[in-house]
Order: sequence, then C-alpha cells, then structure tokens
Amino acid sequence: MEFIEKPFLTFKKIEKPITVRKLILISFTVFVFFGCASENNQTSVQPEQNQPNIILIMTDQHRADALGYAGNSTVITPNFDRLAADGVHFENGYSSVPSCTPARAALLTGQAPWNNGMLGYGRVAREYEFQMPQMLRDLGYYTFGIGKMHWFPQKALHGFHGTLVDASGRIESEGFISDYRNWFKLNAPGQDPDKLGIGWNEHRAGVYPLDEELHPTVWTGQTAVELIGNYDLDAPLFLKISFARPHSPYDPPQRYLDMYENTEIPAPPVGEWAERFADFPETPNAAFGDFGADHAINSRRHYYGLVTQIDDQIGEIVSMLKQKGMYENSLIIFTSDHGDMLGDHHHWRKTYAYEGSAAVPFLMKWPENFSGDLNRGQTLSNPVELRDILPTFLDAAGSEVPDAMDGASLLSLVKDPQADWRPWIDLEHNTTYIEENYWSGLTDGEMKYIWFFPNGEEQLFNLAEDPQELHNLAGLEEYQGELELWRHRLGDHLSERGEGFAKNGVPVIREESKTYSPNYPQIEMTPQERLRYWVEEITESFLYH
Ligand SMILES: [Ca+2]
Repeated sequence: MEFIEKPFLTFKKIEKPITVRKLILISFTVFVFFGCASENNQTSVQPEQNQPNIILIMTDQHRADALGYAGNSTVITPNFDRLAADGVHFENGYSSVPSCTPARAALLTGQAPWNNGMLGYGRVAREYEFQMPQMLRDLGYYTFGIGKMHWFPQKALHGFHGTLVDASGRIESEGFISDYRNWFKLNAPGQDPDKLGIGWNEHRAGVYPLDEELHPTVWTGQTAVELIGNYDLDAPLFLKISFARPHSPYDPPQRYLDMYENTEIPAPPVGEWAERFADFPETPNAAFGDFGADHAINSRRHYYGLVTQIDDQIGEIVSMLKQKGMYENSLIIFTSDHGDMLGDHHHWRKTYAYEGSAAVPFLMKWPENFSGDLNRGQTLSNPVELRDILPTFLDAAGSEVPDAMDGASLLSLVKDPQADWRPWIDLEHNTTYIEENYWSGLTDGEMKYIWFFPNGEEQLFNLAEDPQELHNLAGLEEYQGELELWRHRLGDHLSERGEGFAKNGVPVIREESKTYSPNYPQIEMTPQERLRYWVEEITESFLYH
C-alpha cells in the first residue's frame, strides 16, 4: 500500500494548471508506474526465477516396488501413477543408510552419510550447517511440515515456520505429545489410538479398529489439504507432507483391505543364500525368520491396503493444489526414508542392503515453467539418493548448491538426461539386530556389491537379470573380475575414512561398528543431559527402528 500512497502525495504538489494533454500523459505515467510497481512488488516476493512451490511428499518404510507406476500390477495407486505420468520416475532411487533417522539426516542436509555424520540409526542432530527448511526459508519460502519428522527434540523445527507432528506413540522428548495425538484426544475422547495392539515394529497385521477418519494417514493427508486450501501468502510455499505409514502397524481400514480380497499376492522371494535366515526365534518383531508364506502374504496384503489409503490422500492433496491454481507451478518430489523387506529372503524391517530395504520410491513432478529435454512420464535409471533432494529444491528456488553438499540437482537430468551423473551410489548401515548385519556397498542399479565388515563376506547381485537378488554371484569363478572391480570401487569410496575402513584400495574387516562419523555435529550438553541422552538412545536402539 505504501507504493500507492506516495505518488498521490507527489501529485498534489503540482501547482500549474493541468491541461488535458498533460493529464493523459500523467495518467499514462501513473499507469506505467503502477503497472511496474505491482510487477516489482510481485517479483520481490517471487524473485526473478519465479520460484515454484515445493511440495515434498514422503511415506515411511515404503518399498520402491509397492507402486503401480513402478511396474507392480497388484498394488492400487492411481494417484501416484498420475503424478508419475506428470513427471519422472527414478527407477534406481535409494536410501544410502536405510533406516529412519540417518535417511532423514540425508534428506535434511543434502549430504552423504560420512559428511552428515550418520552411519546408522541414531539421533538426527539438533542443528546442521545445511538444513532444508531453513535454507528454503532464507530464500523467501513459507515453510511448513506436517506428519512424521523423527527429529530430536521431537518438536525441533530446523527452520520450519511451523510443524504439525505425528510421531506415532514415540515419546523421546520429555513431556512430548504429538499434534496428531492431541487432535485424536479432541476427536475421540477416551479412545485408545493404539487399540489394535500391534507395535510399530511388528509384522503381524490387522484392521484399523476405529473410525477411518481417525487414522493417522487421514490426519496427515487432510491436514495438508487444509493448509493448502487456506494458503494465501505471496511467498512461495515449501510444504513437507510426511506420512507415518505404510510403516507397521499394518492397520488399513477394512475397505482398503477389501480392495485386495481377491488379489493373488505372491510369497516373498528367498534367494539360495538366504536359507540360513529361516530359523530365528519367532518374536512378533523379529528381524529375521520364516514365519510361513501365509503370514508374509497377509502382512503384504495389509501393507498394500495402507499404500492405497495413502494414495487416496495424495489424490486429495493434488486436487486441492489444482483447485488453488498451485499445481502447475509446483515442484513435487515423492520418496520414502527406506523400504520394508516384508519377508523377502526371510528378512523383515530394514537396515539391509537388499532392494526391499534400500530402494525407495523416487518421483519428481517439475513445475510448468521449467523446460528441458525430458518429456513427462519417463523413467530414468540414474542412481539417485535422498541427498539429491535438497540440491534440487535449492536449484528450483534459484540458489546455488554449496560445494560441500554431496547431492546434485535432479533438475539437471530434466534439462539433459544425458548430463554427467554419478555412475553408482553408496549404501551402508551400522550393526543392527545381529552382529553380521554391518555392511557397506555400492550399486549402479545394474549390479550391486555388498561387503560385510565383521567377516569380509561379499555379495554380488546382477540386478538387471536378477532383480529379486536370488543369486549371489560373489563365489562364481566367472564373476571374479567383476567382483574385484566393485571391491576396489568400494575401497575408493571408503578411503576418505582412513585405514580403519579401507586399506590398499579395498575395504577391510572391522570389529567396531560406528553410528556416527567425526562429522556429526557436536552438541553442547550438561552432564545430566548427556546421561539422559545416551540412556534414551540405547533404549531406542532396541525399540524404535
Ligand atoms: Ca522409517
């Protein structure tokens, strides 16, 4: 409004009589001035690059292959499929450290595991040099997060203007109650949000026993729809929508389960190398074991039901973006923090190098005004990772990507799909569940090489010919050349960490598993805080993966 008032004040100072000609001239000048002013005003909020809205949609524990557009003809995901048709599907999308918190650290910072400091399941640090919401906020965005963050403290903002959090039942910060749980109390007085009685690391399944509207998936989706519907700022919007499902408990409302009633779901694949994982103590949240095909198929049926329930919410979110005229100028990325083995190779949960665990959904819909050589609806096979998402957002927002950021902008692949891109991506996880599950690996989407630190065991899979990883080629004579090539590539990758990780160009056997690298941000704490921190962390490492 200041812009409008000032010229009128100037106007009053004109003392000479105003001729018609002059009036026309002045009117024209004012018109031009006003026109420019309003345009300038607009570009000061939406700078030269015409910053797009940025919508990050993520799910938790979502396998890359549990989506229709990824070639799965069993799972029902029409809305995700439409989104893929409007953008690009990265068929080799990975989570380098496939468990909750390290994946979220990569997403937050745009950095590789060694550089963001998380090599396994620990705590996302309170502050980093690079933080997605803060960097976008600094670029003029209004930044808001809805759903699961899995940060510490649980209400940490990392630069968000605001968050509405769903943390399932996790209480890791003193006195914490999630926004979802508070909302639940208001909408279902006296009811138990955990009524089903299945924990969040179990692989049993059941039907959601409460009104469907109370389900966390509906809360997250509808909260996002409401925020978009109410969005009225000139600033571009960065919205993170983070679903806590299809992570267990596998608890879809009945009608979503009904959609799979007559669907034949195959038993999980079990490689010849995996037989030794069949026989493990049968606890409800066991990370290994053959629980029988019926158990595995039943879990997967419910899991698919959860995915379809999320898909419905995606439909409503996209529909609201369109209704508000925000869809075309939105950059949308959909991914997950890691996958879910769901009984593949007698493995459950995550933290493994295998596809069910480390491969994640990865699609991007780029904004209308961003043109390149790539047509919409394509699939790219470049290996991409969660660390690439922040650089993509910075690029879209018109900012340089800092050199110390390891990820690269995915928009460069839209501009030119033949552009230089990393040939393979690194994978790893510190010791989890059993001693031997401490490993590092590489994949280019065609081959996958895994080195197990405790004993130097190796696995080599030809993903192009054997996408289910049924055959470990590491012991075969004809693959020794290939094996050596990948072993040296991993040795090169690990060499920056010193001889404790790689020597003479190849990885070494290690006894000590590290959760944090020396680059993990140092946190100032009182001795009491430190004690509490470590006690909580040890408890968590047993309970909350
Ligand atoms: Ca997770």
